Amino acid sequence: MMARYRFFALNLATFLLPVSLSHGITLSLTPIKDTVIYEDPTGSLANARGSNLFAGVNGGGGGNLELRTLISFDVSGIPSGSTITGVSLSLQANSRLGTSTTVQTNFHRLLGDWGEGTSLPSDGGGGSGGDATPGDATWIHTFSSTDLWDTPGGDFVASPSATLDVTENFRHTWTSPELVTDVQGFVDGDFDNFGWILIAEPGARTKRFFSHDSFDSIVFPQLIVDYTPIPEPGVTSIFLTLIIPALLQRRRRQIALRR
Ligand SMILES: [Ca+2]
Repeated sequence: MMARYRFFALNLATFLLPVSLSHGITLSLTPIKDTVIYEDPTGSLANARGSNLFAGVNGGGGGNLELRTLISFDVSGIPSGSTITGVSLSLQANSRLGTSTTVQTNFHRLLGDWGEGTSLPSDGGGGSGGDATPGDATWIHTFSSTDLWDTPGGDFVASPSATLDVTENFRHTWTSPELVTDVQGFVDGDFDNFGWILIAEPGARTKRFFSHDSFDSIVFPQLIVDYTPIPEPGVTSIFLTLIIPALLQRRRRQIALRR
């Protein structure tokens, strides 16, 4: 009798195994859009398709304007119901200016949608920006020249999602529990996914990073998400609706034959 129960238990464990094991998955993404906004109260400056992103003040040559980066990633490939276990957002710094200076930077979750038009910078590096084109985000526009931010400089959550000191020219990685909360909210539908805005500490000179419009994907911004998907509902359903009744029926037949 005990042997039969062990056989039944072995069958049970064999079928349960694929249901109970969930494998962690790592997803690596490049931006679906990124751009720079310039502290120009008329909203005439943008830099949608330049090679560089910025955070900080651009100096006398550019009018001492503050520059901020907007960036967004498509996380719709993460199945609904997944648990986000880790998020890291990285940018490859490349500016020769200020490389000996440490600048604190903060990513904040954006609260409004925005556009990446076709604007190009008028200068080589992009620190001065160029003429905004239709659909560009600017300091005052979400989409130039018709839609506006509620607050010039972008609408975002006041508390930063991640903070990091940017120093030399290497890939910098922002990671935090708040970024995990952001992406979990995107996946669950609790937050609209408008991405993040990168802002430097007040008055700091610009730090510069490669955009997803730069020359080589190896230097593109990157979002790495670790998540655990829920088990396939089909497997659970099959087990509950077909396997268990079949095992119980077989057991009843065995008992009836012995009587
Ligand atoms: Ca861009």
